[in-house]
Amino acid sequence: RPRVLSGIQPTADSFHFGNYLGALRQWIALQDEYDAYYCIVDLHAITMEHDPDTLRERTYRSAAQLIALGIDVSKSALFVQSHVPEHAQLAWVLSCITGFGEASRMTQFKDKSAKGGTERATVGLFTYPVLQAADILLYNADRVPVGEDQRQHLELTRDLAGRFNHRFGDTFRLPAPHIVAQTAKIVDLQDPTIKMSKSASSPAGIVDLLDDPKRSAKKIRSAVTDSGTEIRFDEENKPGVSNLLTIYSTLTGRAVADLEQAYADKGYGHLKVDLADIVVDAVTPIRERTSELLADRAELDRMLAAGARKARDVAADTLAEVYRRVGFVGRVR
Ligand code: AQP
Repeated sequence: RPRVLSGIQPTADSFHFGNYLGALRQWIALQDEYDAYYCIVDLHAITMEHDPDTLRERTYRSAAQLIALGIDVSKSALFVQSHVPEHAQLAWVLSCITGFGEASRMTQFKDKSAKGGTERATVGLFTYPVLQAADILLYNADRVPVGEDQRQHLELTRDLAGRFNHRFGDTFRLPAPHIVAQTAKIVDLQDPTIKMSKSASSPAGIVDLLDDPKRSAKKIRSAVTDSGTEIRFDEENKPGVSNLLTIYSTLTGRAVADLEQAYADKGYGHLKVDLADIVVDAVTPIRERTSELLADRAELDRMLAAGARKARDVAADTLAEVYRRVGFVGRVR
């Protein structure tokens, strides 16, 4: 069966609608057809300053949310990145075939280091995309479901895989990004010119899965809409309304054209009130299931341990092959 891999950082108390609609829904959809590996990337999470206890808590919260959203641990390997040491080991090898200039062109590093300047950014943040390439290549993933913001990192991963294969012989499969155009970039509810993001969005611009549903409903009702009155999907001239139509369509399965027709003689307010109800209905069960799962940490530990075992089986083989190909002498046991 073809393989799929993706990861998410445990860097917030809750995932937001950008993560959910842009990436996590695809994780769930793909797990039936693909041999799926999904990781909570805690190694990536320490590339920015963090608090250890908060990271631990958020790692559990991430696992609970993923399961609540529909990741089936009997089908997919759901694991914590640091439980599989091969990620860091392969990242080192890949960093030795990554150009410094090539890594310097990654826009996420530029964006994330912009505030404090590159002088203060960590080397870990700089090599983040190389570790991400290792995450993907360890499992020889065919598909990587992500949002649009990850496209450049996927390109780098393909370049590194191709370069390694060229130098050391065919080892890695070249992964393709799996980006669903409609939901590739969910935008901020208050500023539709930027993506919804935990670091750049204001509290009113971001909808969190685990937030009080009443608060989320209010945020949808006060979303910025565009001038004019017509409810029409037009990302350029009506980015706010278009974003709401995207969220509506994705949560209900109704086509955007169908929604345009249904709201043809109604106002923005009407659309927002209806969408607020839909959002409440969507998040309420996820929130309840997450808190049930969080009540039994030992069970979460067991599920994550099983995921890590499954992941290590594959990762250890890939790393052994890589070590052999680059010329390391095998350890005699
Ligand atoms: N607004 C978005 N629209 C569509 N997809 C999105 N993703 C994130 N924001 C949007 C996708 O979510 C997945 C998880 O990404 P991550 O672990 O890298 O999360 P993140 O980047 O830390 O989330 P943020 O909010 O985007 O964080 P900051 O503000 O720190 O950059 C990825 O597949 C991502 O594409």
